[in-house]
Amino acid sequence: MHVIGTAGHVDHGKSSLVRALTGTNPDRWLEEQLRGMTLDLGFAHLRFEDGVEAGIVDVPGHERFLHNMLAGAAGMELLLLVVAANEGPKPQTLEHLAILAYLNVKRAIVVLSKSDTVDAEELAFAEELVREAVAGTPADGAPFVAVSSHTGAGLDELRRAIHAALLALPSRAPDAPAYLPIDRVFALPGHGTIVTGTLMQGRIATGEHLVLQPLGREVRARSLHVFGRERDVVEGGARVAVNLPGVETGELARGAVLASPQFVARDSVEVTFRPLPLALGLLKRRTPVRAYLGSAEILGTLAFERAPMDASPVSARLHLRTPTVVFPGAAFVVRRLSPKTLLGGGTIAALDGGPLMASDDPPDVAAVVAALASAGLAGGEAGRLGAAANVRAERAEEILADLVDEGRALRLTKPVAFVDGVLAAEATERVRAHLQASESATPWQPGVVVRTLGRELGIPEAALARVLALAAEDGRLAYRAGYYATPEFQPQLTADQRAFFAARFAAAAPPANAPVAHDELVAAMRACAIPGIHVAFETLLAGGALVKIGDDVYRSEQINEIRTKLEAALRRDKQLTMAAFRDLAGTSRKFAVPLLEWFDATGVTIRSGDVRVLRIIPPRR
Ligand SMILES: Nc1nc2c(ncn2[C@@H]2O[C@H](COP(=O)(O)OP(=O)(O)O)[C@@H](O)[C@H]2O)c(=O)[nH]1
Ligand SMILES: [Mg+2]
Repeated sequence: MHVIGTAGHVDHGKSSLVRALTGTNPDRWLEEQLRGMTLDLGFAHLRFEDGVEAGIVDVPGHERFLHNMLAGAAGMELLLLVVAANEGPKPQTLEHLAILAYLNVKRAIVVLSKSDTVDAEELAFAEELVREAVAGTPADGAPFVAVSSHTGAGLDELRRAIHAALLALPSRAPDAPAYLPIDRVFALPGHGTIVTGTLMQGRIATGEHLVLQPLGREVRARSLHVFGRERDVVEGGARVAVNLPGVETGELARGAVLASPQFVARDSVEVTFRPLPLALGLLKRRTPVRAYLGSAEILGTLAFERAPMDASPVSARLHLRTPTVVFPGAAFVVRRLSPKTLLGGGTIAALDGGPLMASDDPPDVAAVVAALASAGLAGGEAGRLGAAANVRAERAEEILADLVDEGRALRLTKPVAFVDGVLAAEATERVRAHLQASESATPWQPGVVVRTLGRELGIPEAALARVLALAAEDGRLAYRAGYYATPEFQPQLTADQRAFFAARFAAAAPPANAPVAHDELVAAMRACAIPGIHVAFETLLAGGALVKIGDDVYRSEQINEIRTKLEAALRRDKQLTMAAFRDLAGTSRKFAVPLLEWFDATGVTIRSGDVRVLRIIPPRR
């Protein structure tokens, strides 16, 4: 389904035309009917015999109500530009065209209205004036149809032109996340709050959970109606009425958005802006604006690197006083605060600033790939990446799963996130190169901790840690005792370093199980002036050759021997007291207590009252 919109000067016959086409008077308010003037948006349903249908949004033509026109203009795809044949183009004819040039109009039909008031010559003259006026606008090259809503002349021809144009319109991204700018809020007795709007993209199903933005309020779409008929599912382009239980009409107003949960409200967005040539002189480096996004009018500031000098598209940042949700590619216009002169418009850039890359991928895959790239090494979770790519969360999950299968993305766990495969591979390669260099410079090192790697390579530690953990899992890097190393690397102590430790631990061998006090060892290392001795000590600890228990350091042989004896004794006697352990280990109580606590901590023994028992390891399933 698609949305047709009217545009044109006040009193040129827009509302009469909509009524003639659909039988519905789009002037909904009593006041409008009494004054004979459209103040707010009107809605009607156009149906053809073959089932083709569309919603019509009828806009006010008076410039005082331009903000209402703007609230309805974002959803229009087929434009009916109405120009009274007896008057020709007027200021709002041109103003509406200037605005619509920035929005989503894909096709246009020019309606020369009130054809009953002019003769053939006047009609031809009016047509000529309009052709000149629409040059370079969305109505340039559009078919012209002369119509009288009073006599019905030309209405059939107009219907045929509309039918053909509707069939030619592209579908509206049904796989994108749902985005429905709300243009009406009212209460229906017995049903509660109803909101209406044009579903700009995506689809909504009955019962679906959505979020009202910028309130951030979760809601359920209890029922969906399209022009009075109940639907289970509606797709992009439809005029929809949604029943939202549990919401008060007072909480909501035109300008709110009913959207898929993956959207995040933001108060600042990157945009591509096209200045209106006439407004160039009004654009400063920071220009206060009224921004029209979806059905909302939001005050804000348009900020440029430097004030634009010509009308070509330029990157800018739109800061908003009230946060709202937007999707990449969404169109907007901005006006001056006062007077409300049109300044220009444009589109929301990719949400995280990443360029969309050219590729053979279908557009939604390419968009997710681009979102992944701009998420950097930290990556992102599927919903966030989908929002940045303007792809529904479920579809984003699918695409990401495929990318993981193809090796183009990596799946991080705890919490789950996806990271660009190329970025991760690059980071891993840089780490490998760094490790190789440092391993050959100081071969006695145990490896490098991730914090040092992050600092040296200028990569945030948290993101790097997650990516390197994956590299360690698939064997591209080794990870031991907190240190990363290349898989081939074996630390090598220098002769001096080895001699130092051999001398220090000469006495600490079975059966004399006395350890070396850690403090003394550190003091000796400080005093010895052997290069790299502290790092070498770390290597011996990380590799398990030395074991620090409490305040003391043991050789691994000592610990292994004590452990063998301990396990044998426990198997035989089922339990062991501290005194028995002390004798068994051939040590004193001073060392026995921390030793046994260490065996508890490393899962060998379990303390049970005053005795230790062997930890029973459950059989593997
Ligand atoms: N003679 C004639 N008058 C028309 C025609 N269409 C609209 N009008 C009159 O023009 C005035 C404005 O029409 P309306 O539809 O409200 O214009 P809008 O402001 O563009 O919506 C009303 O008095 C209508 O009766 C037409 O086809 N022929
Ligand atoms: Mg009207």
